[in-house]
Amino acid sequence: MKRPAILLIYTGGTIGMRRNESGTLVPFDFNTIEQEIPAVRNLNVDIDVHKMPPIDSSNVTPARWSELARIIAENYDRYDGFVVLHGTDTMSYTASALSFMLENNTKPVVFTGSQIPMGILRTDGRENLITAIEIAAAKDEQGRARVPEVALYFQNRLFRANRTTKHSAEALSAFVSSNMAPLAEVGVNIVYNDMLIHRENDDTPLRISDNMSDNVMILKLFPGISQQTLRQVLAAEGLRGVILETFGTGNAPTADWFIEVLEEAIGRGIVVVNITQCQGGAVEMGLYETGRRLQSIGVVSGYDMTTEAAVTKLMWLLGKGEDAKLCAQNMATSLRGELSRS
Ligand code: ASN
Repeated sequence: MKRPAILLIYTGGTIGMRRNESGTLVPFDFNTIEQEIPAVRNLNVDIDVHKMPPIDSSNVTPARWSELARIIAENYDRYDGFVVLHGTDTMSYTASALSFMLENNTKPVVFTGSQIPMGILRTDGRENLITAIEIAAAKDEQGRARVPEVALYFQNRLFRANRTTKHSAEALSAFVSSNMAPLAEVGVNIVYNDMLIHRENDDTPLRISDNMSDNVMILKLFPGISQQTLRQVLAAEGLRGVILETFGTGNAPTADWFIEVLEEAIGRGIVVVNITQCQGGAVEMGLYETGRRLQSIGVVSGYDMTTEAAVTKLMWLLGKGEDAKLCAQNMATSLRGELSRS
């Protein structure tokens, strides 16, 4: 049987660092991956490498997401799967964005990276990379990709990418998916949770939709937020969408001025999406009076989406030119399994 072919796309981040002779951390040459990690030879996979100019992922912009989507689309027919090496700091944003931009995707696109550089003995990068390649190349009994969706692999767990958040700057298990169980867990064996894995209809060709609106913002509530601040933020020129990070199950102050300022913004066509500040659980605006008032003025429930998924989805929907009504409707609907209701 033909060996699976994987395209490894290197974008930067800690994983691509090694110490040079003077002890400084420098990006290593991913052309020589088999030299750096001889174990990849035993994977029975053909690996090609595409290098993007390496950056710290804090410098990522939507232009980079588009470039990544285009690289995948241009190479789509030639490879069985893709592994994207990315800095951890904004990996969940990029991976969420790609899950929306790649329409009708039926191939594995597995993001990974590391907390400790590859060139350091105790690195977590080697295992993350080897297992990500193995997962991207994995097939089921019918020869179909085992995980035909955008996923994120880190420290023994494979997650749906648009369900993840970087929760620790220290732990090697840097990512969590609080509202959805892992797609696979890795111990002695890789145990796939097939019931959760998303499968698009194979017959529809891949399409990329990579126009992302930057007229959005994330607004995190805190007790004491002032009327003036809220008013000024929502008056920003060109603003079209806001991810409102609320308390608990989607609650916010019931003060008249607060509701009026939001209502006025919604009246101007700004889409306001309610996301909880809590790491787990969902927005349920009917539960308390403090949530019900938001619902009554037309704030959209983001249900249990992560902030990363919500903001990239909003950028994508607005970038497609959707009007406020359709955008609001789609924000509350699961398009790529990013929220727990259809
Ligand atoms: N600052 C790095 C990045 O996100 C962190 C990492 O990769 N661990 O590019």
